[in-house]
Amino acid sequence: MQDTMLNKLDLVIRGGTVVSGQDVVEADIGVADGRIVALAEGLPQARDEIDAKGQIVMPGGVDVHAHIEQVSATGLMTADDWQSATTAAALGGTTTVLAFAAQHRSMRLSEVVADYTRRAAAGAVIDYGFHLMIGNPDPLTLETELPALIDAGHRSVKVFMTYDRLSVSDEHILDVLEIAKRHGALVCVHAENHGMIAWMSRKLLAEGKIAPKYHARAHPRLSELEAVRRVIDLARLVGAPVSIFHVSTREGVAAIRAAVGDGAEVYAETCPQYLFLTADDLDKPGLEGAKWMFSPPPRGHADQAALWQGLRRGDLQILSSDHAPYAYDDSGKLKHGPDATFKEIANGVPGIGARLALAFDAMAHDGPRGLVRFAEVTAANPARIYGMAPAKGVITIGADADLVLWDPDQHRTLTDADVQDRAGYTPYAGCTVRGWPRTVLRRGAVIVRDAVLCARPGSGRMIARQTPGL
Ligand code: DUC
Ligand code: ZN
Ligand code: ZN
Repeated sequence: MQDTMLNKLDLVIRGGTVVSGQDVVEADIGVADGRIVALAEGLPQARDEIDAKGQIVMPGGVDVHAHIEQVSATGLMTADDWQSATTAAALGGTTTVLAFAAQHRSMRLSEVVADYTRRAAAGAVIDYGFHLMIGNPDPLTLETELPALIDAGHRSVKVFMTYDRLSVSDEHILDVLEIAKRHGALVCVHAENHGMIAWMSRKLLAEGKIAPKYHARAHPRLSELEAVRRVIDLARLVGAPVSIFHVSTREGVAAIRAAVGDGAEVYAETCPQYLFLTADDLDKPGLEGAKWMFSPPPRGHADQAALWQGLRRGDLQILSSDHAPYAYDDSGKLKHGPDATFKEIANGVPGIGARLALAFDAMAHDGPRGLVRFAEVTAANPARIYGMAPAKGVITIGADADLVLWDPDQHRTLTDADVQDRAGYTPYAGCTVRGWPRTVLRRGAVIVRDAVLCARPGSGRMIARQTPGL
């Protein structure tokens, strides 16, 4: 690095333990114009300095699965808007998010994207992008709007294999895979077998089994396995890569591992709710279990172990939040009143703020390998797989200075009272985590100082993504 450049540093983050790619090093980080320009010990004094001694400096979290200010197919709005969701994200150490631009039946995709773009631009405090969610795969969507939007930098597309008002046929999934392949986007899939879920639900309801705990029974583990295998085969027919969202079962992980071993190009994520919760969490008096209702549902301890192993072995590359916040009142979970069946209760849990602290507690206290793996699954891999590298997800020269200073010694017990999003509760209440993000920088600007937000709504930027670097 030339001396002239070193003399122009805007900021030095000094004396931290830096997790940079595969390395964990003691180094200072020099920042100029929002980018990392130096990574070495003993950098010269800059205009601004942040003391990182005793702290672990991680890349800003990249959360590639969040539902923000999104209207569901049944017309229910998530509890968060862009400002509240990204505030919770930032306070939890996440500096980049991919949410959904959700097209429902009869909607025009280009209008949906324009609408979500306008709202995100007004509220976001972190950088963001959209998965194009296809709920109306008509010729205009597929032949005109989708290619144009991918070419404009929206380089991922979401399809559902279940939900009455969202699922698309295998033929349409093949169309989407082919268009995505041609234009350079990645298709992400909610993979559950619709018929199995509908059939199980009908039987349970007929037997009067309506409580939230039956939601888990209504989504048999086989429904994930069947859909995962099917969509991988659809992708193989087209010769396109595919990304499987929120894997919940050990059979799902095994199917993905087997397909990759057989030459398929498959990427996969899991989420904290599958690593830290089980189906027993839904078994609460009255409708209380609704707070733990999401799809696919949480499973058992053997599944948790298989998911952790999948993350370690790289069968699953990504740990996302699937933040889908609905308040526990009549604006959200309780919209259909006290006698609602599990079929009538909105699916989803908040988690955009808790994702990293839960993962840090579980992964980052096992030495350098744990630190590197944490950075990979929460930042580097999602950024690369979704076309945001090299600017996002890693601490390296030239990358955006999206940085989180973690205090590894700060212990916190998660409580409903402390949640920053607008769900008003956390499914992890009572969990104590070791480690908390104290300072968060986005493109070199401090957006969280001593765990307090200091960013202006609308200061987050839309990321024009590249063709996914798979
Ligand atoms: N399941 C989804 O597929 N999306 C949002 C939340 C959920 O539970
Ligand atoms: Zn989903
Ligand atoms: Zn989701």
